[in-house]
Amino acid sequence: MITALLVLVAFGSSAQSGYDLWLNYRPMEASVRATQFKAMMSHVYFAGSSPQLQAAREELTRAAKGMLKTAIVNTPADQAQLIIGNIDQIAKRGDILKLSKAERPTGDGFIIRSVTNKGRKAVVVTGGTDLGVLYGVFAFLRHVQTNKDLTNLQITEHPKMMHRILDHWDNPNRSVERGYAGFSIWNWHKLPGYTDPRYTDYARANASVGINGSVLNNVNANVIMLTPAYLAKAKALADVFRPYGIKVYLSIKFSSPIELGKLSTADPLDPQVRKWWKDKVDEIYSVIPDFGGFLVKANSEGQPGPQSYGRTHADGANMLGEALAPHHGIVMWRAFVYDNNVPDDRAKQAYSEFKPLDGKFNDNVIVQVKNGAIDFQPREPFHPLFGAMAKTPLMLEVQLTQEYLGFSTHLVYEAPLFKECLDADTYAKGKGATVAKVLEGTYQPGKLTGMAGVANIGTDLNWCGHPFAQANWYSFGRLAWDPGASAEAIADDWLRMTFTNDKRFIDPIKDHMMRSRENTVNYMTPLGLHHIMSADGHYGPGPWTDKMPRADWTAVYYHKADSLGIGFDRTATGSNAVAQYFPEVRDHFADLSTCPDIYLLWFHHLSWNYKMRSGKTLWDELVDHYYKGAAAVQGMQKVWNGMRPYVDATRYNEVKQLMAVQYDEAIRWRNSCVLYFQTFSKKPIGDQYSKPEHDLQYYRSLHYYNVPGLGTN
Ligand code: GCW
Repeated sequence: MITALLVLVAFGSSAQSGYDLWLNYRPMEASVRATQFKAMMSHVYFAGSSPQLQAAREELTRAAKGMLKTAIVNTPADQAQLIIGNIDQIAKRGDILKLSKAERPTGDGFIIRSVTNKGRKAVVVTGGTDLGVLYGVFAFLRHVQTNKDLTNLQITEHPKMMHRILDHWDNPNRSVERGYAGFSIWNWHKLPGYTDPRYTDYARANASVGINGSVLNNVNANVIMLTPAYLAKAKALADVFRPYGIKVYLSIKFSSPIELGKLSTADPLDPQVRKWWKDKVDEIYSVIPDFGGFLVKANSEGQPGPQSYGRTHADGANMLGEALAPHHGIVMWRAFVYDNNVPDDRAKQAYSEFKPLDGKFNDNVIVQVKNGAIDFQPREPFHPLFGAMAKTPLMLEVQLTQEYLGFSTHLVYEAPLFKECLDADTYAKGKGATVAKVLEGTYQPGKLTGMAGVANIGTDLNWCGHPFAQANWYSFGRLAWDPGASAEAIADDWLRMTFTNDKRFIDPIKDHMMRSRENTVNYMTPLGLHHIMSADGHYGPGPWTDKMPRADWTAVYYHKADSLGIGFDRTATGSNAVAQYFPEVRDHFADLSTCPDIYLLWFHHLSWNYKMRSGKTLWDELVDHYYKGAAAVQGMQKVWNGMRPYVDATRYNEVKQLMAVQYDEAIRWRNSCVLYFQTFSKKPIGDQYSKPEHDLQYYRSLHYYNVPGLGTN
């Protein structure tokens, strides 16, 4: 009985489902910190009562209940030990917090400061706006949750990007394209009449990491979203999100004027079409006054767009931009385009189409570029467009949902993948012009900035399908706020907030999280291989895929394995895609003596006998990576098996079972790829490796029926 009670206290009750995410306010153990925190929560002063401050109060109340088993107690300002308000409100309180003009928080930035208030120790949480205050309160709670010192707080933060947005690929029928965590959390049928409390928890989680926008629907958009009935539903969500600073955006279908407006064309230069969009936008703002704007996938994968009328992406984006500008809305125009004429190399198409349009977009248009030039592969070099658009603001799009990373069955911490892109040097302004600097608007001051993550959220009780997939949502928010943050520090915070502060858990598990993405690359697409997944649903290996409606949807198009060698020659002797980078980067990748192993087969077609840096032949190195990747999953399983004392039974078992699935999958990837490529190399798998259990025929015959994520609208 006593043990049962202790376990309950240690892990909290609802914590076991994972529903609470990282806002998992577990009881604090008795300590100096707990006493300090309790004193603060028992003497709170709120300098205002706006919806954002109200949200902050509710969060503190929730935290006090969870961590201290008490309520917060409001106190007059002069007795307060926790003082919360925006900078103007705090400034009015005289000498509580003295800041020079330069020190004052601006916009949604915040300050958390230890001060002396009428002789008593106190902490002030203040922001440039009320939303900044809410962000500050979440940061303060994170500080408490992660066992940081509370005595001398001196924290100042400002978001480095303006738009930190989750893109939901959710359809009106509640299917989610590439969603692996159940159905869409938007219950369109019950909206607007019923607003699920889950929407508030979604908003809390987002605000806690600084996410300030939500694109509600799939970029493969259904026009129904722009009808009055659905705008009323979107408004209901916007109303729930508003106190948390989250704006609502919609993906639109470019042909809406035809399908909804019954016009004969959607030509962006047609006056009637322009008027239709203007009226539609005015209508949206009459329903949702702080609507964020549109996300557009045009002339890509069958979606209509301006090119259908002989117009450019800029013509299309600017038409929408003009309609949105009077309301301060923005257009996020995607650069993920490949359509019409199949080019010599799909990797080149976005650059080829957008580079000539640099400088031609209106001020409220931002071009949204995927991290790599193909499609969210386990590893891609950074997209050449990041160094190419000197006069056009760009936002980065990353995929949180694990379309190419084993869905929600594989433990893959994606922050190192995001960082690889953010830290990459474009050389656009000489050395040090990293993608992060480009995104932060360093070279185009005053223009739009942002980062988007394709959401991995669904109706699963734990939101993301895999307890560790929550870390991808979390780290996306943290990196959109500050691309300079370290993936490791973020993992540390997330683990502490989500599970426990116990070092015996944090250290080994953080270590495995940090290596998880590389391991997955090793068992899926090592040495720069890409796009060799199964064609039906993208789950599992499919390097043999050779017949598809388009050549650039097959795997053989990308790996180009033959009896002589393997890899896609993107140097001057091949597609020359490498020339889309700045000369320093181009030469680095094009020259075999400098091209990093991780991108080797992305840029080069090499013989099976090619001598690698390790001294091994390319074939042996490839085999080694596949074996190493699968073995690493086994290593992770062993470590997890020892974690039972630190994790509640539910999440412990869930992760354990999913790791077993991941291991089987890793073996399937390894064996399929090694056996398939062996048919070309005709070389042996070294004696040090266990031989594949089955022959290639067997692996080719495996099919997964009804894989999730194929939602259509
Ligand atoms: O990765 C691919 C996906 C498509 C997706 C597309 C895109 C929404 O397989 O499902 O469509 O990218 O980003 O538009």
